[in-house]
Amino acid sequence: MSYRISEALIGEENRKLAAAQQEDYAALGRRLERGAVDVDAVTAKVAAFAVAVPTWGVGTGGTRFARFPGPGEPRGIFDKLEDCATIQQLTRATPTCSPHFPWDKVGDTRELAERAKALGVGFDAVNSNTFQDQPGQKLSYKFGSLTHSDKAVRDQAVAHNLECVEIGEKLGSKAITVWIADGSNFPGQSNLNRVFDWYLESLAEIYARLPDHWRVFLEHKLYEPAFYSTVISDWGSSLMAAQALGPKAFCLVDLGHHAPNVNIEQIVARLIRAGKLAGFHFNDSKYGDDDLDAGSIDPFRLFRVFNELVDASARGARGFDPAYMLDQSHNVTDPIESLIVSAIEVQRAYAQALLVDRPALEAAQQANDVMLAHRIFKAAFVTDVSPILAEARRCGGGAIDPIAVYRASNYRAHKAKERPAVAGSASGIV
Ligand code: LRH
Ligand code: MN
Repeated sequence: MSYRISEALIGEENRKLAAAQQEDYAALGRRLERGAVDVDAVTAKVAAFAVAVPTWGVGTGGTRFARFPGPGEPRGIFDKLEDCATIQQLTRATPTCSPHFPWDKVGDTRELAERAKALGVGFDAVNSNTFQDQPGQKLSYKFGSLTHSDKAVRDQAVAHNLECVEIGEKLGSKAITVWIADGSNFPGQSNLNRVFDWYLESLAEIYARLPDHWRVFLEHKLYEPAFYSTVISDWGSSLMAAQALGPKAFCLVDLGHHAPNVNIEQIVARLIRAGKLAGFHFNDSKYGDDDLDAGSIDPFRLFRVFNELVDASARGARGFDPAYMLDQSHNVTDPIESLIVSAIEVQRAYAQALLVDRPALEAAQQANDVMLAHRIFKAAFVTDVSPILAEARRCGGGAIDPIAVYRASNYRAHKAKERPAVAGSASGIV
């Protein structure tokens, strides 16, 4: 029987923190009340907020230079589901995971669906992979996939995406995220216009076979692994494609897929306006697609993004139904700890954005009272909403301090015993 953290341990650890939590929560409640904000109403919204865990993120990640796997690495999707369930058990913020195929492919998908159900984990968008060649694959993706000059390669890539949709249907997923590495390293290597035609042609074949109520998420990325041009390099290319494809196509924003200092919250505002925001791959970065923990480098940016999301929801923006997912690579931390903290930091940005006094902000903006507008905006960001986040976890049966419980459980040590290290296990991104 594989080790699971007991509810009793969570209860025991929560009891130690209950008095302090209650005091901090009541103090914050009194403070927010002065601003006519009902703390319980905010906590209820936070408790209903969910972000999906990337299955490829629960194993240790690496870079092209090296990967340093830790003890108890997940050996495959069944171990990954266990770890996803542990993150959900402690945070109550991650009821679903986002699988990646063929990394998570198994012989019997029904068995996978049943195991996930038993662990209380659902499936968000599935992810296809035509950025690597699999053993025994007929045609290589070295020079592209959905936009390869050879129609046979494009067909192979389309077929893989349709297979991912088929598996996703059996798992109860409702969307597929399509990120392709297609691009070039030399000026002149590819025709920048024709590759976009082939992209639309290939996506149209996938789009035509989407089940009812399914969506396709187009993920743009500025560069890497292509270093001169990337076919879907920015939100403009992604939006052009989504609008050309039809109402089931949307644009997914991975925070790390933009040049440094790009105003991502404005891109989010434009995609919402177009009714084409698919959702997010949350992470953080300083230079490139660093896939660092969400909120670890620039929590103010994450808050600014959530301000656009809360504003859109408040004004009832058309077709506003974003999917929230993490997409990170954990090279130097225990991936479970990083995912626990990252889920909470995403929730934190949401809770802070809920505290923005929107009528006062609008009045200050209208009056061009710049400093007042900025101070109203910033006041929400500098509010310590930790008691609200902890209360949402506590009320949901989770841990007031998830990291403390995770460490007290020795979960990792238990998994190290259960999961003998397998050389070259590609559990994380490498
Ligand atoms: C590409 C990406 C994409 C995933 C991959 C693991 O950089 O963000 O979302 O398929 O990471
Ligand atoms: Mn991504």
